[in-house]
Amino acid sequence: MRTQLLATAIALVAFGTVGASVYDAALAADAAAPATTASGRTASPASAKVYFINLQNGAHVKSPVTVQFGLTGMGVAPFGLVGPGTQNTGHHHLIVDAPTPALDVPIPADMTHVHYGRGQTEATVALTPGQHTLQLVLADAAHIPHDPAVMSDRITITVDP
Ligand SMILES: [Cu+2]
Repeated sequence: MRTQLLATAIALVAFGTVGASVYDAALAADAAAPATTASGRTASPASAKVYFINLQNGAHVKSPVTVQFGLTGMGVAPFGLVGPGTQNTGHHHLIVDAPTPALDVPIPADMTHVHYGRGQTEATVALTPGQHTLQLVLADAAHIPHDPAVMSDRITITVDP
């Protein structure tokens, strides 16, 4: 990116006003607000991935369970934050013992859909002994999953007594 900007800056010197408009466009794109797709949802890069750092499907754990939220290709931002500089950001949601939520509306907020709206990347949750399913879903400033949705596999863990 730095190289591209440098090349654009050189073009600015070489081509005068034409170069200047290209340079301004490059800066404007960098500071753009999040884009939306045809679905109306906030766009996410195709490479973005969310995953459990410290838990695998089939894991046996003790309660309370520390859950570390992994994210690549995007950044974490508190909920409600919009505008320039917030493109490709979102906040984590932990879905506990519930199916993947609807992707075109805000994720509900209840005991099985926990929002980490302050931008947390880790949580400690109390779970009863037995099997539980966990899934991470990233969502935008308004709690609506991105397009394409950025979410982990739904894993099953066993909490040992
Ligand atoms: Cu949320």
